[in-house]
Amino acid sequence: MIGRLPIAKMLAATVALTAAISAVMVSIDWDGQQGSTAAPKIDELLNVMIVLSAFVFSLVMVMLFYALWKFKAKPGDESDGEPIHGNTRLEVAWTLIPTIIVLFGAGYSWSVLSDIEEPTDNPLTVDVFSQQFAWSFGYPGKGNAYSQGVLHVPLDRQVHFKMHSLDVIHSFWVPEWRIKKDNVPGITTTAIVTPDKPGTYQLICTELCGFGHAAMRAEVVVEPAAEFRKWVAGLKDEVPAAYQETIRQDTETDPEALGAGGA
Ligand SMILES: [Cu+2]
Repeated sequence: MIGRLPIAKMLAATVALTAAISAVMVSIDWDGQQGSTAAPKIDELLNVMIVLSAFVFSLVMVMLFYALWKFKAKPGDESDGEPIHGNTRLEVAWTLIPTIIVLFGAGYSWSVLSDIEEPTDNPLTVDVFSQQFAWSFGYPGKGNAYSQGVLHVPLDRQVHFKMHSLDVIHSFWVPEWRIKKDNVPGITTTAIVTPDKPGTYQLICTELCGFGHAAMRAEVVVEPAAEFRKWVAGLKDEVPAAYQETIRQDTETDPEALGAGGA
C-alpha cells in the first residue's frame, strides 16, 4: 500500500509545513535575556528541538489529512476496510526515523551539557542553602562568609554552586542563566554557571515546596570582581554551625572537592 502513496508530494508538503511552523516558533523569544555563557547554547538547543518537533508534527499531520481526504468512505459504502497484515517497510520506517531523531537529540544534549559544565581553572565555590521559604549563601573560600536572601557573584568567572536543602526539595533557577538544579535533602547537588552579563537578577525556587513557594526568591547581583570582593569582605556573619553540619552529612554527588577556588 505504501508504494502507491505519493511519497515525493507528501515529503514536500511535510518540509513546507515544517519550515512554516519553525519560522514562527523559532522567532519567538521563549527564554528572554541571556545572562550566562550557557544561555546561547541552551537557546540554540531549544531551537533545534523545536525544528525537529515541527518536522514530526508536520509528518503526522500531512499523513493524517492525506488519509482523511484519500480514503474517506463514499456515501452508502457499508463494506469493511481492506484487511491488513503488517507492512515491513512501513514498520521499519516508523521505528528507524524516531530512533534516529531521539539518538540525535540525546547526543546533541549530551555534548551541550558537557560543554557548559566543562570546569575552568579557578572557579568560585558558593554554598546554597535552601529551606522553606528562603535562600542563603556561604562563601567557603572567604572564611565561610554568609549572606541571607542576597547572592553576589563575580562577572565572567565560573561559579560552582553546591546545593544543600535543609528540609524539602527546592530548585535553584536564575532564568537568565538558564540552569536549573534541584536541592535535595541529604545530598549535595552542583550547578556550574559562568555569568557573563552584569546586572541584578532573581533567583527563583522552581520546585513546589509548600505554602510560601511562590515567594521563595532571592536577589542575584552579577558584578565586576573588585566590587564582588568588596561586598563579600563586608559580610559580617559566618555560615551557621548547623548548616555546616548539613554540608558534612550530605552525600556529595559531584566527586570534585568542596571548597575549590577562593573568593
Ligand atoms: Cu519552592
